[in-house]
Amino acid sequence: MQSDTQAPKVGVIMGSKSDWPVMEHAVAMLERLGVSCETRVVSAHRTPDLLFDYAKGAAERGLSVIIAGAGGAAHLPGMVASQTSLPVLGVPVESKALKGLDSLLSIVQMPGGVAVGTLAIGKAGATNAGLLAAQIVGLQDEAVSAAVEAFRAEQTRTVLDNPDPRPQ
Ligand code: RP5
Repeated sequence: MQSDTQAPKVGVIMGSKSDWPVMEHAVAMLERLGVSCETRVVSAHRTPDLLFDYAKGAAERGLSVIIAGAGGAAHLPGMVASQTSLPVLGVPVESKALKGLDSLLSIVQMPGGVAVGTLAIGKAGATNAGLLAAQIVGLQDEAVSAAVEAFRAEQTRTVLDNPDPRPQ
């Protein structure tokens, strides 16, 4: 699925439809910052051939960054990174049994020489994966870079304008 009519710059993939409630936060951030993206389910274990095809063709199709979210035995980000030299950002999805600690450790402990940038477990990680992908795209795209700056400034202003922690 493509989010708008522009050629996608970021691929947001996940191991299962069940990961969407977390991974949608990466897509929301990319859309907020004006970064075109595509989304799809690609499973390391259930669709390994698709994983290889997706990762091998990603750069040629114009993607600049891949965000990969998975839970449990979360091999998707690492295996995608093994098949492309695009930057891969890994999002550990909260698992029911181990609350995402299994996902985090599966994604973060890559062997030296194949890199995955691992984010936090769950919503914060997905949100920051979107933000970080936009920052990478922004290195070559002034409009995206300006949108990132504006987002950060607005966030700061919101905190400074609301110094009282008690519910209003
Ligand atoms: C992983 O297994 C997926 O990324 C998901 O987080 C987890 C469970 O998948 P489902 O059984 O919900 O499809 O591959």
